[in-house]
Amino acid sequence: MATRVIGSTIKRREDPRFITGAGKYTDNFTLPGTAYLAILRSPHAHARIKGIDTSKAKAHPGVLAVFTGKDLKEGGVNPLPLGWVLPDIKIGPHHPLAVDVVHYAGDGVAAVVATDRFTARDALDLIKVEYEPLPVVVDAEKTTQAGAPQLHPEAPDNIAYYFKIAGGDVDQALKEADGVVKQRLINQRLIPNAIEPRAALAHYERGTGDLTLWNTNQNPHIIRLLLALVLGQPEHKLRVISPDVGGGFGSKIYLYADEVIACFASKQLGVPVKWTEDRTENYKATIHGRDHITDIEVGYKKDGMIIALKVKTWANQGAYLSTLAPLIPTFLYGPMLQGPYQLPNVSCEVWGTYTNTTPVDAYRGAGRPEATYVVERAVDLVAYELKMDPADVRRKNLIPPFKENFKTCMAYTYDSGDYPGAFEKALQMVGYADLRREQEAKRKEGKYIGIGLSSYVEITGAAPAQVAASLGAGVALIESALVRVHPLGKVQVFTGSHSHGQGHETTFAQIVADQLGIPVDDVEIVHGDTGTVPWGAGTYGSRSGPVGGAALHVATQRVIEKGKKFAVHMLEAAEADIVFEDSNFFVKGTPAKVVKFADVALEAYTAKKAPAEVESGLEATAFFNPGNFTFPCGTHIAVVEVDADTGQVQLKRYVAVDDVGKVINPMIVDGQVHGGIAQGVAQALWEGAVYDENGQLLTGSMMDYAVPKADFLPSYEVGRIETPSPVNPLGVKGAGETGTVASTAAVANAVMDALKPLGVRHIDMPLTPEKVWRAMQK
Ligand code: MCN
Repeated sequence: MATRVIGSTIKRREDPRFITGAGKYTDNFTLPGTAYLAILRSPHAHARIKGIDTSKAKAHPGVLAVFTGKDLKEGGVNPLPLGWVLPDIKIGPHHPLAVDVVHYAGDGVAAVVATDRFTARDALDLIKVEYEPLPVVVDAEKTTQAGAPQLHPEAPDNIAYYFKIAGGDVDQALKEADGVVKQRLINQRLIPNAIEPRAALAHYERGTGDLTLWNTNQNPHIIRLLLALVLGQPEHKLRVISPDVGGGFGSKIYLYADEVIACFASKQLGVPVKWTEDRTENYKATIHGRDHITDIEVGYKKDGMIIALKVKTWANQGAYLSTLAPLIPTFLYGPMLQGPYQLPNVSCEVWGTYTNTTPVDAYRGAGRPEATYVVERAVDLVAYELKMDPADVRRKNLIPPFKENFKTCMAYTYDSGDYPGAFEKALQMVGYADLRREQEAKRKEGKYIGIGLSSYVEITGAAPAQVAASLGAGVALIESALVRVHPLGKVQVFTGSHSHGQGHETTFAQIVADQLGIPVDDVEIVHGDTGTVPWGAGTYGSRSGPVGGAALHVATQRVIEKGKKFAVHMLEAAEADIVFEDSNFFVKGTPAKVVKFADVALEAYTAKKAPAEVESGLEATAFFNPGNFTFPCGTHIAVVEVDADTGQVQLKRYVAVDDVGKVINPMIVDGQVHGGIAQGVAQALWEGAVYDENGQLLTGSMMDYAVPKADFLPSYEVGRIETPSPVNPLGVKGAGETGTVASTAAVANAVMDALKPLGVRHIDMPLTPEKVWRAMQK
């Protein structure tokens, strides 16, 4: 009997460690003689630094050193590099500590290293900085207009880049349309809020010149590469360890100034240096997400067929371009605006702009929730104009099922999907026809029930080298896996992916155990250390399953092939006749002639039977470079009730049907979907970062920024369909972001659906009671 563990719900093996407090996070590591770093941050959103007096801080007992931007620059520290460079991009240099001008409230100005955390903090108050305040701009569109303050001389009109992508002929299609609907849509700025704030511990060994950095991040190899560029420290003398990480949601992909300063300080002082962010710093100095202003024009025919979508977006990039920032509103957004629809004419223009705000980069979903919100609001606006049921408009426009390759009108080729299948299943799960009847009945009682649909397709599994190259931008993101079988048959797997909540220690072990037919507990997953793992682009863009998992699959196959070479001599048979199944090597047609996987492992290290020409050892490495991205898809439905007196929105039901290809662990995928939905619903209803006109973040704490609480949310009804992806041997598509991508639009559409009888066509998110109530009064 074969032991198939792919597709089984296995409890997360990492959880006992986390829930018993035995996890080890960066701040849990302390080395003998560790010193502590604190960073002085600008209170001004835009100001010239006229002078910095560090003398009092330097003289403070316990202070080991004080550094300014000038010290770092003179010490050979380069500005933070950009990981995704578009043609003609204008890069405003991001020095780890500001040199002449601060560009947002939170920009680092000086750094103190002291014998303990508290002294370091206290000494910040002794640094005197003379600022000359400069005019401030926080709005993504206004920053490009005449008279706006200029942030970086390198970027005229504060435009970092302009991006255009189009398919078909959108202007012609708009002329041929029976109707055109226009709308401005705001994808407001969000703050990621991982439970564990960022932290770094840098240790420079003077004797060897080795620098080790423990750091909360999602991709230690990428951090090592970027750090090598910033510090001029050779890669092989740099080790980055990313231990347990308490959530990232994209915010821990990047190289931040803080860890660079910790490394510099450790090199200068010859002692380990630790920095740990507090929650206020987390709000100010860890990246934010979204922040798009978008104008759309949608052309449609009388029968509900949508024929054109023209999009213009101003994407706020904040004060500097963070590591992947230009990727998000371009290749993860523009080409995804066709959505799951046949829509043949789409154009998208994006202006990536600088403002005096915290830098913006990928936050869960990154680009795709923004695109889905635009497309799904567009579909509902067409339904509104035509007085059609939004379900009928979707039915008319969805791409029919396909098994391989649907070429979109823009850059991408969807890998596989059954969009109508997921759509009908979601309608059936929610009981759509009955719900519409209930809605009608409730309206008569003065109650506002809304049903919101969101059909989506998203892009995961970044980034196939050839596709990335054909897009004329970016870098390939290849993943590695090393599968090492020890002499007694236990297996260690070294993966370039990094788990910070996704459960890889379970699902990755399932992939290997399934192929080898051994217990999951015989497989250990090692990740997050450039000193042990060959290479890894890390975890984001829901790439670990489709790319990292696929690398594991290939490496495990290689181990089996190598095992056959030993089985040949143990079974005295030809290699072509050896079959491997369920942890046994046997001779084809003679199942009784068999050796166990563990016996072959021992033979691989002892060579009792194998001749010298069979190389000993049983391990294999694979680098996986997929042929395409994977494109998960589905339909989500939200049911809300809007209180007629207060405008309060209550989420009553939530149905999600997703297609993430083959599923490795259904419980883990459900968990990923649940978490994603919570974040997407929160964008629709509660969350939003707000700056005042002086560039001060008004929502800079958990008291002011509305992260959802468990009792805000109903129990979700989750369903699935499965169209295996043809682009990796596991047939998987990413699952980590589907919930976030789909849910924001589902909830927004539900609220607008509820208010349709009042003639409310659109309200911008977050749909707070006050905004909803005001719209209802109009
Ligand atoms: N999986 C599966 N079957 C599939 C697809 C995935 O069983 N068909 C499993 C995977 O093996 C993995 C998990 O589901 O255990 C998520 O896989 P995948 O979709 O490949 O996503 P990644 O592992 O690359 O995780 C990244 C994704 C992103 S981009 C963000 S943001 C995010 C997310 O995952 N941040 C998270 N989920 C998070 N969950 C937690 N708890 N914390 C975060 O910071």
